Amino acid sequence: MAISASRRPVMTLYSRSNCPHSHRVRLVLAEKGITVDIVDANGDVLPEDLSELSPYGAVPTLVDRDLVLYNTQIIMEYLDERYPHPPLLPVDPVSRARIKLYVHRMEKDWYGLLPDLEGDDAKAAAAARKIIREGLTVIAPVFEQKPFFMSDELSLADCTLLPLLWRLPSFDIELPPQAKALQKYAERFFNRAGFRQSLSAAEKEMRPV
Ligand SMILES: N[C@@H](CCC(=O)N[C@@H](CS)C(=O)NCC(=O)O)C(=O)O
Repeated sequence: MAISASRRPVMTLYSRSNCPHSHRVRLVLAEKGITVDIVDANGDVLPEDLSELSPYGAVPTLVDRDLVLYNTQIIMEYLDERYPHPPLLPVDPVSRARIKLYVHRMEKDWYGLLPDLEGDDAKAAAAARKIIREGLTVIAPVFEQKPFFMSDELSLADCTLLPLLWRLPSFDIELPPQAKALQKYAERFFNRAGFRQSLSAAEKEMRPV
């Protein structure tokens, strides 16, 4: 569809429809109500384009005029600074650093295991499943205290955790009853307008209603 020059979104996001990292960025965009041009870089669509833009040829990659960003956490923080409302990081440096650290821990400890979950090594996949299930169970009680991830406000930590929680059934991970508070938080979040809007068609199919 043609978009008139004055209405053309300034930014382009190269995203993959089932990529959890792309989903994290799409969730930030949806929660902030930012309009971008989303290029679905699935399979053989535009690989040369993407490999010219990003040295890793990976998604998500965000293009904002002559700025090209290709790391999910950097993209999320950039969007939060460029579009400050609603803020997804606290102003106070200590709380801000804590949220960034939670994001980093989730990336390293859980997102880092996703290749094992999706790979051919059944043992590695089972070990990854166990680590993620147990890790989520350990943090579950914090969701009894606060409405969002260790916070009274929505933050980049929620936007990192939720795409992972959404995928649990497709990863064959079932949370135990002790993780009830986490499950309630997830269900509440899955019904938010921003979350619904962040989902690609492939992601909607991961949890058919
Ligand atoms: N560390 C990267 C991870 C992104 C990532 O793993 N993206 C995957 C898709 S979910 C990808 O594009 N992999 C390269 C490929 O499939 O060619 C980030 O934070 O952006």
